[in-house]
Amino acid sequence: MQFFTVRGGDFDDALQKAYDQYGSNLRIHFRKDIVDKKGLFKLKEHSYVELVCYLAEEEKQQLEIKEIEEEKKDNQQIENPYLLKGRALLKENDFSNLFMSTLLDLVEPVIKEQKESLNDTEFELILIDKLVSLIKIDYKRQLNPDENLVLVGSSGVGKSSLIGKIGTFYTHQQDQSFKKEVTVVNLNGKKSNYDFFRDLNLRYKNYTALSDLEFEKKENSLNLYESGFAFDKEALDHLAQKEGKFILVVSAKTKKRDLEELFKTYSKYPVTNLAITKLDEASSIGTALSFAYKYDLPLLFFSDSDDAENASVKATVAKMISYIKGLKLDFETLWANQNPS
Ligand SMILES: Nc1nc2c(ncn2[C@@H]2O[C@H](COP(=O)(O)OP(=O)(O)OP(=O)(O)O)[C@@H](O)[C@H]2O)c(=O)[nH]1
Ligand SMILES: [Mg+2]
Repeated sequence: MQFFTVRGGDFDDALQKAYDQYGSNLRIHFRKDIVDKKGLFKLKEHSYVELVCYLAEEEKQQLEIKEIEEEKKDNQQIENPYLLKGRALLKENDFSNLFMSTLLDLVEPVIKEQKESLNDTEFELILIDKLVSLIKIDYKRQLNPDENLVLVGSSGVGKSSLIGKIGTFYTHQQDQSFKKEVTVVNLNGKKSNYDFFRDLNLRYKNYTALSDLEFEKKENSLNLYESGFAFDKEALDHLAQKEGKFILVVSAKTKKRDLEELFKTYSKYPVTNLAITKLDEASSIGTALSFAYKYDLPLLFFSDSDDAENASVKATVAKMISYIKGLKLDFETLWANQNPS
């Protein structure tokens, strides 16, 4: 592993420089606080921070290289008409070049294996089967969420609405073993959503000091923390230490570049999952799904309405596919028929 050193006036400065230079695969190996004495009698103190860093998971970088190469190849002809069709459909849904090529590489041998000629329905089934195999959904965490879930994301992306839905969902579980006692904690300080959460009958508090993050330990408690860009670093560091799980909340409308920036901002925290909001307003779901694939973030929650009550919130395969445009098959009905209630 290759290490390199970045120097800054303070920790944040050094970190920013390191990220600017080396991107989001950067990991910190070691931090050194240095005080230099300067001047004639060495009276002037000059302090700075040195970070010894390395780049994590080189395969991710290779993925990025592959992405660029695929972009170049993009205009080349693909022989098989079904592969062409698949590429067009994925493009229409704004999937990234990396995701498209990975998926079509999986689809190609299956298509070629078919002795009889394929029809459109069979092709769609193969395509969706492989697509679903690339996107992870975190059923385990949906069923048993960790005690502290920290929802981070850009301003206005729908964090408060989503927390309302998650809180309502776990508070109203019929089965006692899944029912949770939910507390919502606002880390943003200035903004209070007291009325919104009170109307949903959810306990709510504003973070003012680290002591606000301490809760009586209970088997069934679920604490949902809301943080925006004006986040309180001290609170987030504390929650990371307490094994809080960070859920990145993105809107399906967010552009690829903004998603990358967001990931960079939060990659120093233990981000475990992705939540996608505003599915109902977005023109496609491909950008968000490609992002989930690239950074290996299993999907946890979906939001597709601004109504916090009676809304579904768990990410599911059926819902994911229902937002893919251009499919002839009605996968939602297909799924419903396979799971008679
Ligand atoms: N159509 C639609 N609207 C949504 C969805 N989620 C949130 N909204 C709307 O988006 C707006 C912003 O939502 P908030 O939940 O306040 O977003 P936030 O991330 O908490 O915003 P800040 O607290 O300002 O950072 C509100 O008008 C919501 O009603 C969704 O899934 N679909
Ligand atoms: Mg909010």
